This record gives sequence, structure tokens and C-alpha cells, in this order.
Amino acid sequence: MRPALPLAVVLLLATAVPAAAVDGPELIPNGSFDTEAAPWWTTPDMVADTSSGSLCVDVPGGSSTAWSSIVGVDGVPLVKGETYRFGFTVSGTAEVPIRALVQMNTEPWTSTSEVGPIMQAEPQPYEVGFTSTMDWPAGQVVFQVGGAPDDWRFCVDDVSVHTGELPAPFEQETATRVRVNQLGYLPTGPKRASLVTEETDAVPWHLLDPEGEEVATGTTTPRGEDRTADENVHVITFDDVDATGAGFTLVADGETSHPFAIDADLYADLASDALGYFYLARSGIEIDAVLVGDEYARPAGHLDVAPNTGDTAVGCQAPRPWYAGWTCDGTFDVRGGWYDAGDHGKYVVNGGIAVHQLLDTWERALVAQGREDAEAGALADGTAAIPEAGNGVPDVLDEARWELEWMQRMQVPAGVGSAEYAGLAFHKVQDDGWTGLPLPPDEDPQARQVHRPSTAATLNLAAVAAKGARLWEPYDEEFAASLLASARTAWAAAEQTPDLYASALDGNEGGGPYDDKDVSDEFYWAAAELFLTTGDDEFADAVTGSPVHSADLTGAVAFDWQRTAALGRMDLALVPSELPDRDAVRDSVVTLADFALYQQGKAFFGQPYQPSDARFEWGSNGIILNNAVTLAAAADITGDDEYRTAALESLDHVLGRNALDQSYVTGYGTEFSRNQHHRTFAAQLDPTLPHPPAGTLSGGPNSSIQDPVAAQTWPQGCVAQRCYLDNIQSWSTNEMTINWNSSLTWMAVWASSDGGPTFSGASYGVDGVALAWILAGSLVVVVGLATFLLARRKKS
Ligand code: 9MR
Repeated sequence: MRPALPLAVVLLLATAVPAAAVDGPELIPNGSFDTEAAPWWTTPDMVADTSSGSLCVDVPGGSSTAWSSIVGVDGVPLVKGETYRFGFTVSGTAEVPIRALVQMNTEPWTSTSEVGPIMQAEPQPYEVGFTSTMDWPAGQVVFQVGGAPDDWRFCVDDVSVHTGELPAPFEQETATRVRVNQLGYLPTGPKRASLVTEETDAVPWHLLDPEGEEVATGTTTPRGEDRTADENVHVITFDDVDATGAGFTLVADGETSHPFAIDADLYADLASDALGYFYLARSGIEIDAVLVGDEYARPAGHLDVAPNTGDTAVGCQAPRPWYAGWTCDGTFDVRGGWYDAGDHGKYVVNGGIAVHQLLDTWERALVAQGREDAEAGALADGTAAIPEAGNGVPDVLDEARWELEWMQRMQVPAGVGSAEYAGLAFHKVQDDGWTGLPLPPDEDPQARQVHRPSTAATLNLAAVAAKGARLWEPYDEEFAASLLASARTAWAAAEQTPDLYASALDGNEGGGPYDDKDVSDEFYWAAAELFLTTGDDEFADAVTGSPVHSADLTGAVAFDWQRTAALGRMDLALVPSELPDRDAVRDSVVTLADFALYQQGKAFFGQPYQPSDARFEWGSNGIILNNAVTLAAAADITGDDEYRTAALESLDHVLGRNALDQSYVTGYGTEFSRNQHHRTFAAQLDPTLPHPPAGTLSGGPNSSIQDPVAAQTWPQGCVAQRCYLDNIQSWSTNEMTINWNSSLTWMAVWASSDGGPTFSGASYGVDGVALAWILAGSLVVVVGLATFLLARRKKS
């Protein structure tokens, strides 16, 4: 996924794995494969090859289990209660999760140590400690490498098992057990904190002002063990406090929280900083010091100024086995857009959800407030630090346009390469191979290539170009028309080529895969946006005829870059239209939000995300905020304050109310993330470079241990909320991306209008005055009816 760390760096970072005091003799026969593989064996589907000095095998794809393809060695004696070190170095041509086990050599194959690394192109060393749970003189070490969809090559070297001291467990320091939203709380919003304690009975809490005077007091509500944190938790609720100001603290169980504010303007700066991130992520434009200060200014990246070799005339990806048969020639102008994350890749899938959420930040304001008020509100033109500020267009639309125009450039023009690809969108443009850190974009020397189009990318383009068209229409008719034309062409191309999937194997050579083999949800999302913009029957039919239209979307994750159905569903629910079953759609969005509510009810740190397996996915903070977006949508649909409250409470979690006492937003709170994985904001590696800018969200805890630093830190797993390191090299727990900052932007803008005026009307842009007339009218009817009925009753 990322450049491999040099071995020395990995070991340096692996503070959790100090050298063993006394090492016993090596128990693995021929773990270095210098001349031969024996006595190592493989399952019959593979042949060991040691010509490179490691043991390599070509692993056949398509099997259903990890253990269908194994490399192993027998004769590893295990003594119950003895402590061991288990080490190895592995690599692979695809990002495949494998299992490395020390286990019995016969049924039931009980294991006493297991590591689950994800393969990287560069060899990665791993070492864990374990205490044997069994006396088994004939143990074995196996690498289970089956289960990948396609063929790939696995290599292993330096396998070692010997007795030795166990490594010290890794402990995350926290400053206080009273966990608050470190930014603070809205005067009209929920005010809740979590206390981590051994106490099982309620304990008193005290809210203090900056002078230490008590403002409020009460007792905690014991909630029990939170499985995603492995902690016993009490919740502190002080919703009714009406004091405002800065520097409040909560005291409970002998601990004092970080200071926080109670302030109506709490989220205003965050809203503009979160949006400001996108300008800094722009490719193909100089980042202007006048707008962002010297620290964040930089030359334009990828305009073919040496050493850059892109992006104004980029060639096609060299032939790859997983895209056999794809022909493409010519060069393409794919300048512009946003860099996806810490890398310099630009991916249409993911660009799609990010730009959707920026457009939607605007559309939500538009629908809720009407155009005039929305234009004068938090998203007014001229409020953001971008070059287009003051051009008469809301800044958030200008920022979205930067990405939309790039996505249009990613559409394969007619007459290039094979005709069957015209109208589809290239899946991505990226470097030839992973670059190291730090590396500002204008210094990237790697060759760049566009990768084979995919149906998913094409439908991302169709969806957001259609959404962009209706929102840009009042400001620039020509641009709106060109967006709609791109969207229609993309839709037609996707219908013609509905199953061109990006391969997971296309994610190990300098860019992420963003692979997806179910695009029914992308079809639905695109159809929904095209319908809402055009009203055409063709798209209405595509919406109502899709199995996704009535599918149950509830689940731990409401939506993300791969699961996009809810994006369409929420827009169908909130953007006025003549959709025949719109009421059912609105109900289904409320059902989606109810599932977020249900999860929040089971979580004791405010997050509407509590998967039943208690594991957090890559980008959990984005997931939490997206689930909160569904709550905000339900607040708009129902006008029910319970949803608004739940959405606001969700923000607490990412701003510090969590197992690690960590605000995951740079510059916000006391203990905030500041070393996210990024090639430009790399102060942790080079102090002359900046940290990430204020308002940057870290991806956050990821249970799956998918980078070498995480693997070295938790070789045998970690508890969900704790699987996080504020380390620039922990890309699977601590990266920043456009799709996570778009969730943050959406929620921060929404919260900065205090949860905003809610809207449940049926016509586009009903404003406050119209709503007041409707309410007044209803009141007249109700009063009239009541008077009439009363008069009749008296008569009888
Ligand atoms: O956010 C993506 C996550 O859902 C995937 O599991 C992961 C592996 O495919 O990739 C993440 O996206 C990364 C992308 O592939 C490359 N740029 C950085 C992204 C965030 O880490």
C-alpha cells in the first residue's frame, strides 16, 4: 500500500518489541532459505522457489479459505508455559491478508501464536512474543496464504522461533479518565462525557468554571463494559446546564477533564478549516501563501514541470495480468483534482464520495434554508481561503468544481484506444511505484499512468456530475450543462459496460486499489442523482427498478466510498421530486438513522458505531461521521430532536470522548492528532515541514493492523478504539483523506448552524417565511375545526 519502511526504521519504531534478554537456540530448521527450501513444504497447488534467497510461491487465486494454500515446516518443539519469540519477513505482489501460525501439526491444528499481516511489495519484518499454551514436541510453523481472488506471489524469509523474554505490552498513555468533547458543547445541544472507572456504582460529578466554582453537579450513570474499548464506563450528562464560556472542566472519581467550551459558535472555525483542507489538497495549482500563509504554500504539483512527469499528458498503465486484454494508447490531460490522501494518487472512486459530500453540504443548506439564506449563511461566497472566493458563487461549490472538472477529464474520450471504453472513466491516475516520505507533490519524479476504466468510477462520475449540474445551474449554466452531458455519457457507458471491475491486485504499485465488485449501489446512486436533476422517466425507472431501492441498508457502516447506496437514498429523501414512493424512501432513511441510534445506544463514548464483532474498520472516524450524517438527515425528515441530539453527540467521539482521550482533528481540543500520514505535512520526519493543518481528520482506529508500525505495536491484535497511533508511518490508522474530511466538513457545517433549521417540506427551497405561513395556515384550520366540533357537541 505504501513504501516499505527501511528495516532499521521499523525496528526503531517497534518500541513494543525490545530485544530479549536471553535467547534460546533457534528452533526453525533452514529459516533463511539460502540454498534450498527443504525441509519446508507447500500444499500441492504450489512449488517452492528459493532462487532469490527467500522462499517464494505462486499462490493460485480463487480458493475460499486461507488454509487451502500453505507454506510450512514441521518439527518445532513447544513446551507449555515457556515464552518464545516468533519472527519472519514476508512480502507479496498483492495486498493479501495472510495468517502466520505456530500450531499443532495435526487435527485440531490448535495454534498458540497467530499473526495476520497484510502483504506489501517490500519485505516487512514481524516479531511477536507468545507463551505456549501446549506441550507439543512436534509443532509446526505455517503461513496460510490462500483465499485471494486472483493469482499472486508470496515470499517469506528469516523465519525464527526461539525461547526468549516476552516483549512488554504496548500502553497508550491518557491524561485523564474523564473523557469529554475537548472542543466543547453547544448551549442548545447534548452535553455528555464518559468516565473510565473501576467503580460499578454511580459516583458524583462536578462541572467547574475556569475559576474553579461549581456550576452544576450530579451523579454518573454506570453503563458497564464497552467492548470496543475494553473499559468499564459511566456516562455524565449535563444537558441542562445553561452557562456559556470557555475553560469548563468536569471532575469525577478524582480525575479532572481537559478544559472545554460551551459556546454557540463552537463549530464555526472547524467548519471553515475542514473545508480549507481541500484547497491544500489541490493538484495542478500553486497553493498561494497569501491565502494560506508561508507554512502551507507550495508550488503546483503535477503540471509536468520537472521532475514531475504528469499530469497534462499521461500515458496508460503498462499491461498487467489482471487487466489482460485492455488496450489503450494516447496520452490524457488529467491535471487538477485533489490528491486523495497522504499519497499523490487521484482516484475517481473516492473522489466521487468526497465531492458528493461537499456538494451536499451546500444542497442541505439550500433545501433547509432556501437559496437566499443559504447564500448569506456559513457557506457564503468569500468566506473560504480559496482563489475563487468573491466570484459570486458559494465557496464550497467552487471547491467542488476543482474536483468535478478533473473527474470530467478522467472520462475516456471517443476515438481513443478501443471504442468500447469511450465514455467510461479511468479508475485512477497514480505513480508507477510508491514514493517515500516526505515528498511534496512538485518533487515527485515517478512516471504517472492512467489505469483501466471501471464501471464504479464511471458511475461515481455520473452521480456527482449530475448532482453538480443542478447545484451549479444558477451560477454557471454552461458548466452545469457540460456536467450533465458528462453524467449522461457516463451513465450510458456504464449501462453498456456494467461489470468492468477494478482489481484488488491493482493496489500494490504506487496507489490504492479502491476495488469494488458490486456496483449495483453505484448504479442506484447515479440513477438517483440523474433523476433528481433531470426528472427523466428513464432515471425514475432506473431508481424504482433497482433492487437497491427497497433493499435494507442498515448495518454498522451506513455508507462509504464502496457502499454508496445511502448517498442516493438520502438525496431522494431530501431533495424535492415527483418520485412516486418518496415517502417510503424518507421512511427508509429514518430506519437507517435508527440503526445509527441503536449503535450509539450500545456505545458508551458517544459514537453511533458499535459493530457486533467489536472491530473498527479502516477509517472508523469517517464511518462515525457518515453515520452521524444519516442522523442529521433523519432530523431534517422528521423534525425530531432525538436525531439532532444524536448527530451532535457523535461529534464528541472524534473530538476526544473516546478510549484514547484523543481528538482526531488537528488543532481542535487539547490532545489532538498531528502526525497523520502525509508526504507534505511531514513535520514528524522533517521538522522544517509543517504538521497537517488545523481541521484535518485522522482516519482513526483500525482493528485490522494493516501497516508495519501497527503490526509491530500490536502483533497479536488490539482492542478497537485503541488500535490507533499518532505516527506518520501508521497509514492504516492515521492517514488523512478527502473522503474523511468531507464527512467532517459536512458535519461541522451542519453543527455550526446549530444543527440547522430542520426541513420537512416538499418543495425545493421553502424558506422560513413560507414555512411560517404554512404553519399559520394549519393553525387557522385546526382552530376552526376545533371551534366547529365544540359548537356541535354543545348542541347535542
Ligand atoms: O480508505 C480506504 C480503505 O477503506 C481501504 O480498506 C484501504 C485498502 O484498500 O484503502 C483506503 O484508502 C487508501 C487508498 O487506497 C490510497 N490512498 C489513501 C487511502 C486512505 O488510507
